[in-house]
Amino acid sequence: MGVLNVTPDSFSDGGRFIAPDQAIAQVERMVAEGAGILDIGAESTRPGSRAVAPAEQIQRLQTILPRAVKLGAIVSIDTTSAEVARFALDAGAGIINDVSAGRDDPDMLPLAARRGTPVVLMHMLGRPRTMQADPRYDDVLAEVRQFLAGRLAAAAQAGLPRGKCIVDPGIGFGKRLEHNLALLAGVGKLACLGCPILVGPSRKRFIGELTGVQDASCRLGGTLAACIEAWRRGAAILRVHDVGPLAEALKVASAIRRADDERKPPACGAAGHD
Ligand code: HH2
Repeated sequence: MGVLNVTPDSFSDGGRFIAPDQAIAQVERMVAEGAGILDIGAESTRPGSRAVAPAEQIQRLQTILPRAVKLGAIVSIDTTSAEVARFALDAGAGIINDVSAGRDDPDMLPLAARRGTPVVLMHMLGRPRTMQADPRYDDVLAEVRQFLAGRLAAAAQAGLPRGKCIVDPGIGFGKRLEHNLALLAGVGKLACLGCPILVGPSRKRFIGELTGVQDASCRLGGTLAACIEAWRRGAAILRVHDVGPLAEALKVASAIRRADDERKPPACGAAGHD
């Protein structure tokens, strides 16, 4: 999943893709590099950010989103507003990525249910403006899993079956370094929820804390490590700004996994001489 932020203030690429020509060039590049999904957002959710009115989000998306749909990749709309999601679905988007997991707008889950649209349900502690103030958990993995189970129940209540839901532990959304690491290490433990798992560690602050790289746009090495480790543990969708390098990393990691599968001896008894 390649990220396109049509925003002036996103944490790692704010302002770079506000001009339609630059946005479409980036979308074309991500598709050419192997993105199966394009996640397009018009509101930053970085720590400290404030909400952007739906009309303004729609205005930012108006030119670029229909053009992205025409390129053939699945377009995901990154918004917590049902009004914005409705605009995007009417323009051909195929996934709703709601970082509030349907809590911000009571119309979001019913909208997805009516349209039969898959929804990403993400965990966030608090709100973007304050979420990094002092996040605390007793057991972050168990609490995130419980939250996501609750949102899956809310989705089901709205008429959206589990088969239409994707879950996301929300890397960086109300989490300290140790919380992000525990969630990435334990991502496989979310598999019991019965949905594909999405993770979005791309360029985030915890990578800077580990590597000392201050400039968020230069955190590619750490991003690749986080993505591959999550993929090895069962993450199915990796949300990144740098599609080409991740596609290359995944090709190598998949080849190693295949070689490992071929190398393994048959299971006990399968060879017929126990
Ligand atoms: N992270 C960001 C935005 N949307 N959606 C999901 N499902 N998971 C994530 O981890 C996630 C997300 C933040 O990244 P970005 O869009 O680059 O930054 P900003 O919110 O500043 O635009």
